[in-house]
Amino acid sequence: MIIERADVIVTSPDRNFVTLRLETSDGHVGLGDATVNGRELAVVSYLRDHVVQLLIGRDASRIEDTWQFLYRSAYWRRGPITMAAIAAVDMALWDIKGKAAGLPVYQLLGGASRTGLLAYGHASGRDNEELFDSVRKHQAEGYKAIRIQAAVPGLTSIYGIASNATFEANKGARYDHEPAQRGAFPAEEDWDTRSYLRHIPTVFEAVRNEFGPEIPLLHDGHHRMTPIQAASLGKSLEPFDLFWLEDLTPAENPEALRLVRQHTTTPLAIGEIFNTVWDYQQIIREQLIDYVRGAVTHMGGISHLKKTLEYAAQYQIKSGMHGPTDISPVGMAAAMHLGLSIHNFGIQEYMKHGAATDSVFEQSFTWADGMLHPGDEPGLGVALNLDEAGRYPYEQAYLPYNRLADGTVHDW
Ligand code: KDG
Ligand code: MG
Repeated sequence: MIIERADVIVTSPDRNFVTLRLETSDGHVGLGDATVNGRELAVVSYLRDHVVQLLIGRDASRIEDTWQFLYRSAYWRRGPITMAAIAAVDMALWDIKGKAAGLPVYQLLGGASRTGLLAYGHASGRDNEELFDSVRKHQAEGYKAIRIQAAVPGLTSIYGIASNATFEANKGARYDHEPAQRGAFPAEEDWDTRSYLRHIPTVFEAVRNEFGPEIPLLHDGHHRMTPIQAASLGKSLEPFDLFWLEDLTPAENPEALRLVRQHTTTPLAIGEIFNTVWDYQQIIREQLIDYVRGAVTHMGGISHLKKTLEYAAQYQIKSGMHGPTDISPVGMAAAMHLGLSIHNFGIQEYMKHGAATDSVFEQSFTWADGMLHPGDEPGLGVALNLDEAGRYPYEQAYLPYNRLADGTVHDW
């Protein structure tokens, strides 16, 4: 099972995706997701210019050895670009191993630990009425757990709100397709943490009053708070029994979470921008979080995220893998196989891709009654339609950024 061909495919059906496609001497094809939202071409270059030639002639069955070789031989370790490139190779090799064995990847990882994966979707709105409609729409689509994001009075455009000004400027495009807005410069949004901290508890109170105590509710703070502000938010939301609060403080300062933890019992999730187990080492060891947000695509692939989650399991910390639309269907499938097999699965983020994306990536996972299942096709269960992919060339795109009222650039 020798790797004979390696191609990096960039396609932009609803948004940009970077996919590594490996082909072996015995005709197996393996796919890996290497998409880093807004910096896609950096990974393309990493793979095309520095990795592809190292893969040709290698034994595709040696997944761990290939991971260690790519990680250690580069000397320049970690970082989002390196780890997404390694992740793509790792995913593609697991895909090939599954196809060669005639088994879905989750069977190779130890088999199913549950019947399906509880998934959450994203509800949002400019006011409570619009937010409630969005929650109801998600419930009608089967979601049993829902993330709540709300506009803040006085602010015009906040990332994560489907109906904000940016959305209108995009003539109704789903916000999740265009947070990486196509164009030559990032869109500017505004922010005021004090208004936000005053407003969000009123939103959760209204949602609990409308939808009752049972439904698991989540919220993403998107790195915008200081430790003491984060502690205050966690405390003020305690009466509304959140499933988790995500990314309250900037992820690069793990010690901030000590202070947050001292003040609130609201469960904490962090790490969608983390790349390795070392980013998590302290916060897992000190039990500063409850959920690991890392995605297979950004955490060095199935092999490395599995190790990270096994470490987390020793501390009763669970998975909450990142699953926005900028994780391609290949990355989502990898997350589902891993999530089904590990013992400490918590919840899976799941935002549906658009029809164009689904036409490029033919998928065999199932979505029923609020639960995902990767399906039983050999490998990851995703096929890349090269003709369809070719119809959607790369388009430059940027995530937005934030400024405070006085013009200061802020975390977003
Ligand atoms: O690429 C960035 C987005 O995927 C991210 O901002 C979405 O925060 C996000 C989430 O929790 O899905
Ligand atoms: Mg997030």
